[in-house]
Formats: sequence, structure tokens, C-alpha cells
Amino acid sequence: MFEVIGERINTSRKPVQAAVAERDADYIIDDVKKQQEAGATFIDVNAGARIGHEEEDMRWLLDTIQPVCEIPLALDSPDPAILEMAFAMVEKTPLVNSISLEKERFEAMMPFLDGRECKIIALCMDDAGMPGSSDDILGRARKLVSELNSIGIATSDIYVDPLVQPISTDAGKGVMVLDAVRAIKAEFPEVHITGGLSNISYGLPQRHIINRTFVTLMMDAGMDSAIIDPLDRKIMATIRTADMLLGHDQFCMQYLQGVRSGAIES
Ligand code: THG
Repeated sequence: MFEVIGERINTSRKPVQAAVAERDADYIIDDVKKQQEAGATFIDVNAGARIGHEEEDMRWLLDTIQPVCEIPLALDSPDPAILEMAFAMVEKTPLVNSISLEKERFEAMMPFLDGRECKIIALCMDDAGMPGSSDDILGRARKLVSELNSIGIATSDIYVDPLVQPISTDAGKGVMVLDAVRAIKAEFPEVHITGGLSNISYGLPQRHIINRTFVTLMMDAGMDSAIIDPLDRKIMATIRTADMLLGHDQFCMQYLQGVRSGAIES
């Protein structure tokens, strides 16, 4: 079944930034409950936008969210020190977001992850920047999986993020990532594929239709998780329907339940 990483608790979103600045716990709690009810599998927590406040904001968010959160958290920061602090605070095994092949980040994350029980998002990013071809994405994924395996992390606990890039800058960016996902899944059937989707539509109008169509294609290629807004009814209905059509929904149970609850409509 497709896993939804709820992206809303992110201080780059204006209302969340305001709630965090004012320590408005009710706003955050209400949002987390809504994401859970909408079918999120993880709640992503990103406190990176208030420069100089990330540590205290992350602490406050985790203290606020955990008492009402029944699902695991995705701890989202590029800073290994923040991830280490957050990891020590969580009660349920988290999804750590993320490690990459960027030297400084990689070298700080590896000893921290060594021997720990967790799930980890592995970004196909290195010091040369964003990947330039599907082979480049595959090569980076291969390196990340082998390095993480070498410190005891099972392939089935790794969520590869191939890094979606804007189709408006290069018509080939969609096929590039789709081919890479197919190749990664052929080589590592157990690995998960995740990522933000909205980069694909950057710079174009009517972005949601692009994002929804793209997630369907990515799911056919092997994407089984994404960082999205679970309160976006249309993308959630598209994902549930595609999951059924791809054979991941025994007896169409999830689809039928979605229709009965009103979450899925034509
Ligand atoms: N991969 C991984 N982690 C990630 C990302 C990724 N974490 C952060 C981000 N990308 C995913 N999270 C968000 C959270 C909020 C929004 C988008 C992505 C968001 N977007 C507004 C929208 O879509 O309408 C616009 C934001 C704005 O410009 O204000 O709110 O790729 N591993």
C-alpha cells in the first residue's frame, strides 16, 4: 500500500511559521489530527525556515505533536545535528529525512545511523548537485543502498528519493526520473521510492493537474511513497485509485472504503 508522508508541518508554510512563532499548539495539533484522519502514514516535521531557531522549534514541535500523534514521524532537516537531537526525542521508530552523498552530510550521518533502528530517506544528491541522467540517479541510489546496508540498515528500510526536477526547464526531466525509478526497483525490489512531487510542475500554471498525473506515472514505475499534502483530496483520490489499478488493493477494499467515506468521487 502506498505510504503518504504528510508534508504540512513545515515552517516554510506561512500559517505553520506563524503558529510556531506564537507557540500556538492548538493549530499544530489540529493540523496533525487532520493529516492522520486523511490517511497519512507519517507526519513530516520540518522546522528549517526560521533561521537560527531550528533546534528550539523542532523541540517544541515534537513535544507538541507526539502526545496526539498515533503514526510515526518523518524528521526533516538537512542538518545532521538537528536529526540526532530529534531522533533522541521520538517515541516511535522514525523515518529520518534525510541522508545524501554530499560529503559533509554523508560523513556526519553515517556514524549516527550506524546500528540504529530507523527508516531513512536517501536523497540522490551529491556535491556535484542534482543528478543529470537516469544512470546518474541509479548510480547514486546504488551507492546509498550499499553504504547504508554496510552499517546494518536493511534495504526495505531505505526510501530512495530520486529528486524530481522541473519539466519546464527540460522536456526530458519526467522520463529521466521515471526510467531511474524503474531501474532502481529492478535492481533493488525491496527498496522504497519516495520524494516531493511538486518540483515537476515548477514554473508552470495549473500545477496540481501536473502533480497528480505525474504521481500516477511514478507509481507505475515503482514509487510507493510520496511527501504530499494529505488534505489535498484530489491527489489522495488519484493515489488510492492508482494503487488499486496497480494491484495493491486486495478486493478493492481501500478504494471502496474511500468511496463510502466520501474521500473518492468521480
Ligand atoms: N524530498 C524530501 N524531503 C522534502 C522534500 C523532498 N522535504 C521538504 C519538501 N521537499 C516537501 N515538503 C513540502 C512542504 C510544503 C510544501 C511543499 C513541500 C508547500 N508547498 C506549497 C504548495 O505546494 O502550494 C507552496 C510553498 C510556497 O512556495 O509557499 O506548502 O523533495 N526527502
